[in-house]
Amino acid sequence: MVFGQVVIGPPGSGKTTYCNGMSQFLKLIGRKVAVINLDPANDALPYECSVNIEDLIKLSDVMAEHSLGPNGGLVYCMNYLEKNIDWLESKLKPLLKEHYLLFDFPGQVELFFLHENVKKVIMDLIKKLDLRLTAVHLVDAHLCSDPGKYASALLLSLSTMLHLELPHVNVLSKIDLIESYGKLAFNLDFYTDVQDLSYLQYELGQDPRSAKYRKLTKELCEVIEDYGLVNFTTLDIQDKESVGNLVKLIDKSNGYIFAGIDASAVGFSKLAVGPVDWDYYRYPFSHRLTYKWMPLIESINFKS
Ligand SMILES: Nc1nc2c(ncn2[C@@H]2O[C@H](COP(=O)(O)OP(=O)(O)O)[C@@H](O)[C@H]2O)c(=O)[nH]1
Ligand SMILES: [Mg+2]
Repeated sequence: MVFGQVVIGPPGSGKTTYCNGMSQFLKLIGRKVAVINLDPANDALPYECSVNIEDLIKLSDVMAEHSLGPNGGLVYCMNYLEKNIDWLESKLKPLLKEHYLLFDFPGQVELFFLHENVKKVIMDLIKKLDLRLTAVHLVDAHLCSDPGKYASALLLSLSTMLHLELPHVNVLSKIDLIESYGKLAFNLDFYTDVQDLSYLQYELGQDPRSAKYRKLTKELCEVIEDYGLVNFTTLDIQDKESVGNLVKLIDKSNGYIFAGIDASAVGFSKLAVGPVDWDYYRYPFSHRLTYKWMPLIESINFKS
C-alpha cells in the first residue's frame, strides 16, 4: 500500500509552497517522500520533483500549437495526461516501494469539480497502483474576510468533495496573514466549523450589491448545511505545529496510521476511535527518527 496526498486548490492558494514545506516536514519525521509535479503552469519549482509533467507536455507548446489561452491549455494538458496515463504509471512504479507521494496539481478549479480527466487520472492510479490518497484542498484564508468570497469557497469545497470522492481535508492556507485583512466578522471557528450559516446570510444581506441575491444565497447556504460535509482546518506552512496537526488529520483520513499496526480488529479499533491529537512517537517506523530529528524541525524554513 502506498500513501500520499493530492494537493489542489485555486491558483495562488499555496499548493507548490505546501508540497515543498510538507515534503521537508515528512522527510524530517522519517518518511521518504516523492513530489510529483502535475501542474504544467508551475514555472520555478522550489522542490526537487521525482516526476514532472513538463517531460510529457508543455503548456506553452499547447497554447501556441492550438491557439489556446492558459485555462484552455491546462484543460488540454490534463486531457493529454489522461490519454497518456501509462507514462505517469511507468514513472511512479519505481517510487512505489518506499515513497510517500505528494501530487502538486494545477489551480484551475473546474478541473476538480467539473471535468472528468483529473478524476480519471487519480482513480486510475489508485486502482492500478494500489494508492491511498487524500485530497488536500487549499483555500486562501483571506477569503474569510469577505462573506461573499467565503460562501463561494464553501461551494467550491463542497462541489470538489462530491466530484472527486476521495478522503478529503479542506485547509484555510496562509492563516498567518489573516489578521492583516482587518477584523473578521466572526470568530475564526465560525469559518472553520461551518456550523450555522444563517449569520453569514445576515452579513451578506448587509451589502447592497448582494441584496438582490438574498434568496439564492439562502438556498446555497442551506445546500451546504444540508450536506454537512464541509469544514476547514487551518495552516501556516512555516509553523511546524500547524503542519504537524495537518499531517495527523491526513494520516487518519487515508489510513496511514493503520499501516504499521498488527492486522487485529482490536488494534485497528483502538486507533480508529482514538483522538486525532496523538503524537509522533506512536507513528509506525519513525519514532526513533522523529526523536532524533525534532530539533531540526524546529529550525526549518519551509518556504525556502
Ligand atoms: N504568508 C504565507 N504565504 C504563503 C503560504 N503558503 C504560500 N504562501 C505564498 O503564496 C504565494 C503562492 O504560493 P504558491 O505555492 O505558488 O501557490 P499555488 O499557485 O497554489 O501553487 C507564494 O508567494 C507563497 O510564498 C503561507 O502559509 N503563509
Ligand atoms: Mg503551483
